[in-house]
Amino acid sequence: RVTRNFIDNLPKAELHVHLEGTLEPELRLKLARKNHIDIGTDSLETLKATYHYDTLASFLAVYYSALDVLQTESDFYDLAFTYLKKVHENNVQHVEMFFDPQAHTSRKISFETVINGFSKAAEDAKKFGVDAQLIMCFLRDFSKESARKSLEAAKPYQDKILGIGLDSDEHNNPPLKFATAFDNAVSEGYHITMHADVDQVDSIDHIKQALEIIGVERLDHGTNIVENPDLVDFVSTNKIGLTSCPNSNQFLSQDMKGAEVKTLLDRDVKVSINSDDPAYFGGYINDNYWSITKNYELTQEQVVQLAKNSFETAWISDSQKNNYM
Ligand code: ES4
Ligand code: ZN
Repeated sequence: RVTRNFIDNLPKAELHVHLEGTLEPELRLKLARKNHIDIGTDSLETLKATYHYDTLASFLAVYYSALDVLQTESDFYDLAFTYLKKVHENNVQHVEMFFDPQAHTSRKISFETVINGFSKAAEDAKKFGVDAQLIMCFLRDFSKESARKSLEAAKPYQDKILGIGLDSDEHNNPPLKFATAFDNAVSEGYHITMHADVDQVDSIDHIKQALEIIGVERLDHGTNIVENPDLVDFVSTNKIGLTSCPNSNQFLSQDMKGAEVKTLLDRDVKVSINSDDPAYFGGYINDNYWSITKNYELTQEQVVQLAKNSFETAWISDSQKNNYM
């Protein structure tokens, strides 16, 4: 039987976490007070009671409105550094963190403020041995022109950004909408990944576009490829990483996709376990490993394979992988 202690002590990488999704109500309230932002209440209990969501759209509404309190470089630093301390506590050696610059530039916070705060926190995490990298996401419910501008804004900071991702509301926003932006990102030397959220309308179509046309190196979520044996073969053969997030899937789809993860492990797919938006879905990475292990009775071998997959599909050199594994 796998214990919580075994999970806590297992070295791992986290590849699917949104920095904006690590904003706990406590820090939100503290920043609201500091920046004199009206968030409707000055009580932590009352604030926590406003966190209602059971679909992607209802979740995203709360997630974006919470960001109003992030104003200065030090706010972005505090958000990321608070999360990175959790990363260390969770025995995560390497983390690739999503951030959503358009969620900030659209409310008149400069790209520079965001990237400087986040990248300084990543730099400071080296002090406790955590290797932290950034993945910039395009918001798929924004225009492709807005994505182009965001990639342009990133140019002076390219050394601080490892890859490009795609997140936010997937409905009617297929991968192909961003084909040019992702082609340009690859030409500029970025790694690429995309969300393929579970239980979306047109999900399999979107996954095919992402894998076969855009050529992503990983898929975020994407575990419903189990429906399609050809896609499972493709992902397994091409060693595409799938970043599954059990607590998030449980919250938004009422199903943590444990059966899918087990099937994918059996088929040699490089699936990993991640936290997505830990401040919103009830837990950091070890809580997610524990949820799926407990509810789906994973063996120690399966848990170790999940952690191994996280390093194998991380965007790090082979020698770095050998150091961790
Ligand atoms: C997200 Cl769970 C999820 N799905 C899509 N976009 C997101 N951004 C933050 N969390
Ligand atoms: Zn996500």
